[in-house]
Amino acid sequence: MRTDTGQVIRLEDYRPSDYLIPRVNLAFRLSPESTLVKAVLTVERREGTALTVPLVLDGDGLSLRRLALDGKELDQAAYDATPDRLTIHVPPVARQFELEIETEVNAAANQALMGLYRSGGVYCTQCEAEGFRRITYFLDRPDILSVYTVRIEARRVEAPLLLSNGNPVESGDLANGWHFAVWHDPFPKPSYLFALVAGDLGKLSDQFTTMSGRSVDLAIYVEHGKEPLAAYAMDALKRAMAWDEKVFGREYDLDVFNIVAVSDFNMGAMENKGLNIFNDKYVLADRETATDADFANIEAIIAHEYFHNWTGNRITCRDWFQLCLKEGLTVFRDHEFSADQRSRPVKRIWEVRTLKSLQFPEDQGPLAHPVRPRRYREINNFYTATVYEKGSEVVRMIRTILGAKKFRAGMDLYFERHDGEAATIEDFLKAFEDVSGQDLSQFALWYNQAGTPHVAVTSRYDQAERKFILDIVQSLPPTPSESRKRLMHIPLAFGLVGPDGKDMEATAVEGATVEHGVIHIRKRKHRVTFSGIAARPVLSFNRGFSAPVNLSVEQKPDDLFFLALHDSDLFCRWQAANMLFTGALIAAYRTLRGGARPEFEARLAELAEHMAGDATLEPAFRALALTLPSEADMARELGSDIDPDAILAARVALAREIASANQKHFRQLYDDLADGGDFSPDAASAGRRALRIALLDHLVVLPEGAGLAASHFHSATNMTDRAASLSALLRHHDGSPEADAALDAFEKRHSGHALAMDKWFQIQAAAPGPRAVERVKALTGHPAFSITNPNRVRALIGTLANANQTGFHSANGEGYRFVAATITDIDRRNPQLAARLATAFRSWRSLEPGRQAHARHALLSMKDAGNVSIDLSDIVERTLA
Ligand code: 0A1
Ligand code: ZN
Repeated sequence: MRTDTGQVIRLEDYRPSDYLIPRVNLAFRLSPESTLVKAVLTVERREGTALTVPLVLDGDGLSLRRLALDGKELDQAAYDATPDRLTIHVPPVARQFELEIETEVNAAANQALMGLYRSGGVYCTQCEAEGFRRITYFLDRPDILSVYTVRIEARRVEAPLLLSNGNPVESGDLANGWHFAVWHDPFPKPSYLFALVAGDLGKLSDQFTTMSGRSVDLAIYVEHGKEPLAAYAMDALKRAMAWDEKVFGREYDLDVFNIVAVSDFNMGAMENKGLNIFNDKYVLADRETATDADFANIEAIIAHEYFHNWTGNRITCRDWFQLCLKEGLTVFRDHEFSADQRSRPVKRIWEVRTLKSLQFPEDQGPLAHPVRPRRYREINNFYTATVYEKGSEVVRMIRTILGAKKFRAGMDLYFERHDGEAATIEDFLKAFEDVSGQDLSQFALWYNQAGTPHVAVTSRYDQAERKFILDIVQSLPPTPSESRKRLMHIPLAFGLVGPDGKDMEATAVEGATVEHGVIHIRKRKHRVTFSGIAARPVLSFNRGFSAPVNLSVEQKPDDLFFLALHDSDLFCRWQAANMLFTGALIAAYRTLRGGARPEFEARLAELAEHMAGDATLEPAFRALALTLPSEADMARELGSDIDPDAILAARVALAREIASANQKHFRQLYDDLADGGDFSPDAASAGRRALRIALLDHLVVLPEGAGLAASHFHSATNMTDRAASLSALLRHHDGSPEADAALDAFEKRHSGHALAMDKWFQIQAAAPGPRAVERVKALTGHPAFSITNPNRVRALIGTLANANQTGFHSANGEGYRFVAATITDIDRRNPQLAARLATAFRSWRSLEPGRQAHARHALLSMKDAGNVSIDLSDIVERTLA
């Protein structure tokens, strides 16, 4: 039941609370339908708060059983308790007092997966952002920091394992088969970091010695029998702990670090102090059930949650507008960790692909908001790609502007100054200003202004004067509720590539600040002149994707081919190849829409051949360079009047062109890359698999492709190869005997494993074409599907809506109708999940008119469904606005 009213909360209205809660004692007596929660809060009046100011605590759907003040039951007239608020009209005169609150919670009925709920018989909690108020009345805001002591009681048979935050203090038996455990967390924390887990789980143990020589007991708890599947996560955890010491000087601070995997979870994972709770998808992996991408995600998310211990937990957010303070920074830290564990350029290309496919459309559509928003109705809807991914890019730019050394000094100062506090973005930026002496006030616009800046560049070489001249113009497209934008500070890394493929000296410059290969754009227009340039260079721009901007560089295809082959910056090599493919695809799309057959210049297939076979490059990079822009990438490039069917046709046509020109060479390479059946999830092995799969993705479009993909499938010794070949079969040979046989074989092999079956759902939901919607509808009736489990829903419904352009956007509107009706159904149980799915409609205005009308209709049907949650109505209304 929703109890808040969905009013708009504004950053400018922030003010500190009237009361503080320095200590919290919680006692849980666990029972599925009626858990008793006794909270003893030490409440303190803040200096300056008048004696007459009432104490108002947040609740959400709570039922109060008992209330006492300083040990005495409170008179009915002294307070007012509703499901969503507890008001003590006149708190005691004493500065500190003790409030005892007893509530009763039905964990078994909780399908929203916020607060205390049950997943597969395990009690668990999710309190970020505002779930703690579903457990007890509290000042449920991140600037209220308390020291928690938690006692858990449960029937031993039902829950032999009792966990909470901090260190274990005491445990023992009680009467009638019950037992208890007490946990104490010495670090003051906000309520959103509270966690409890109780159940019967298997355990994988390990140990870590910190840089100061303290021993930490590590444990990952999973379903019994699945302990071996947590081994990779454990290894990643130890690597993350060592890395944070080495790179950021940050040491772990408790005696234990526990991770629990649950199968019902709304997001990826949660950084509760000392007790991270994970979606089991991001813990469990072995070669049989997980892909290389799963392994990489596990490594990244294990690290992300661990890194929050310092960026999020020890220093938390003053209010939810500052969410990027912990999220953007922690994503940046996990990106750097993965880059160090794997291949830095390959990781960077993946990051940029993710940013462009998730964040750019957000920034360019109706849901655009600044990295630090200024208003929200439902904070759950702001765990977005903008806050996370763009938030990370902003931190990366700070490092680019300051340099690695000053950046680290700024981080050190931030940790030193704000440890134990709830901080703001201003505090964060101030630390970097203070160590560098730089003024970051213009840079701060990256936090406050929505939209992707556009940077246009033209260049000219003056041979007589030996000058190379760049004209750079920045512009900022308007976004909802921000029509006028201010000019940004954009750090653009660049190189001038000489005819020999080597970077030229580019030191003599006028027109902009240029430091360490970075041009700093601060005005609308800059004319940047390089002198002493002996030959016409090719401009390599926004190297390493130093700024998250839309770039248009006026550049000849010859120059792009040159960069793709010679740029010393691997990101720019990939970018150049990608721009060439994108350009060709867009031309083909236009030709197809005009009713003609597209033609491609032969150089494209030659480029693909070169990229595939260049042994000086690592296989993972070659795989990325060979991968054509996705249909969604093309839709984004096109921007308006989009016809997804023509996009698909253009893409298939180019793949066919490349494959037929390179058939022999690709096939040879493909065969050479076959492994001997041994498996390791490391990045180099994964890279070889990725390259072989990228080759298969081209070869599969040829007539004999079905046979090749089928043999790839049947000889696969791991999930990466099995899933990729099944997906290739369904994309290009759907309905063929090969595809049907592989689908059946996959189902038989994995029917007992929910996460593996998610891939089976996902691959079918992504299969293009008019049958997609019918197929997904039918699959909702499959015994392995469950509408209450977020992973199942995302695998089937989420994939159709976000990764099947021709299915979701089918011209008759059936995709929109089906997805909208399903979202409305899910909304009754799990508003957060429903709202997130609904963001799939965010780019509806860029479709061609027929599809737009259908999409609008579907959006209206969700809006008018009756009893719509605030989460969902917030998304739908902003999308329609
Ligand atoms: N702080 C977590 C993300 C998260 C946010 C909300 C949740 O509630 C459903 C769960 C997790 C992170 O960044 O990993
Ligand atoms: Zn996070």
